[in-house]
Amino acid sequence: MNHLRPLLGWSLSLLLLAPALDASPAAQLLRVYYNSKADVRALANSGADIVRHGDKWLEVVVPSDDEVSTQAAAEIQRVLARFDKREVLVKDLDTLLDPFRAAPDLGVYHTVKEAHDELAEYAAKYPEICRTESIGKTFEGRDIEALIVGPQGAKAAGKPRFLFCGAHHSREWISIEVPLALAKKLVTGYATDPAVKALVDSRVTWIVPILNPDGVTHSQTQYKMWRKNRRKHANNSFGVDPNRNYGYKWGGAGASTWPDSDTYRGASGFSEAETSAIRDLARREKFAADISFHSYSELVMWPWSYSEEHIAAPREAIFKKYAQAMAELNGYTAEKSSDLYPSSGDYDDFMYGETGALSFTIELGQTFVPSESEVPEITEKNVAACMFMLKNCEDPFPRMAHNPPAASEPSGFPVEVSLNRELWPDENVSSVSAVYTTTDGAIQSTDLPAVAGQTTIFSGNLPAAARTYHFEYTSAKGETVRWPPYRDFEAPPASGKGR
Ligand code: 0X9
Ligand code: ZN
Repeated sequence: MNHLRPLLGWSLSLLLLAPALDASPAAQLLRVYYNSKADVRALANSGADIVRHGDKWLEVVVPSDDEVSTQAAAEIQRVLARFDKREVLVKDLDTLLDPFRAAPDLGVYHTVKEAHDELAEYAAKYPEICRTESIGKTFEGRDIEALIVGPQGAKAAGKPRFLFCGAHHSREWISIEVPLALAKKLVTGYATDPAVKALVDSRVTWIVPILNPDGVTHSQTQYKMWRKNRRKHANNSFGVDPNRNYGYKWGGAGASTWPDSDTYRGASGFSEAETSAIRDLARREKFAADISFHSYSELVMWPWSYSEEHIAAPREAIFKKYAQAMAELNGYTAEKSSDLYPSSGDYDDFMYGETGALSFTIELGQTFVPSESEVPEITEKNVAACMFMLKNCEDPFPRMAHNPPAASEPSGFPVEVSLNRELWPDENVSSVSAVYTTTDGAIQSTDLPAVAGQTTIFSGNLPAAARTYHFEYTSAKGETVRWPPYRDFEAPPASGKGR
């Protein structure tokens, strides 16, 4: 499997058995070998940042002296001592980024300004299919920029919505490149590629390449392996981990209470501009499906992250099916987020847990910032995963099933729907109505009674004048549920001579 591949990228001369576990002057990358999941959980809970795992080993970032307090460092060191075998893979992680910083404007990697300029250029050049919007302002006052691709204005209503975002974590520069490459594919492919055009015309795609522009700016200009945002704490340390700050099951395992820890959860759920921007956007837009990109590990992950518990089986089967389909496209491994260790306050737990979206985290590549020559391949195969999601995940947890009839008679045509109780066990539906439009534009509805002896199958007849139709019911919460969520079925053609 990919994540078991040897670390060809690292210099082998740095592979030494760790001597004394003194706090390090520079941020280091260690590989430690574990015997029990309890040790892994303890390490995650110590505030250390676990970045990759194999069968019996994992890679962990040990922060530098000037990044963490003695207390936070001591806690990580205390837990590290539980692992008998430790190797230093990279003695000074900051130096990994030096070649990129040496290139003008970070070479193929986008600076924050370049990325945001690119979005603005697309909006200026292709105003019929995209626009930019700031979804929030950061601690240091930067805009969190989004590109919204799809029909604009009133034409966007009723279209399925998707979200792709990068750079929760500052040093994970490659996670910016995939959303940007997706933006480019959608806006430049519109005129030439009918498959792209069909997706752009029928969906609204939100692209947020840099969720954490303060942190990315710091990582790109201050020569630091910085992970978090740049909130300034009272004790003069900095940063909240945006991927521990979401307010769904916030404050549990795998997130630190120390402000200077790399995985600090923040003062409260959604205390940060980055996470509250996503919260407000997701509550408003109600995304069908979404991906948050990180690096590294070559993984496609689904919830839950906060706990080793599973999502209800029929729904987990859907997560797994799509994770595996995307993993086939990018060659990564599909797994549940908490397979290695739980971490709370994560993006996808909120996106699925609160808003019901089909939400994934993808860990790109085999190092935080892959070499320039690897970037095109990484972006291409992960854009393919995004395109797959756009194409296939508009209604990932369907509430009903319906086979449109083949033909209509002068007396109309029969329709039948069955409720998906497996995916929606809590929706106690006693009646369903069919809502249809007629040739003269009128909207009418008719009640579909339950089929005799059935509680989940409803059927009835629609008049020949019906042109398009969908189904509706009132949920247990009193909300009107429409299915399919974004479109109507076409009425069947008249049998015999035609209309
Ligand atoms: O720890 C994170 O936030 C993500 N990994 S990273 O190395 N990019 O920081 C992983 C998020 C998914 N959650 C778990 N695997 N628990
Ligand atoms: Zn990350």
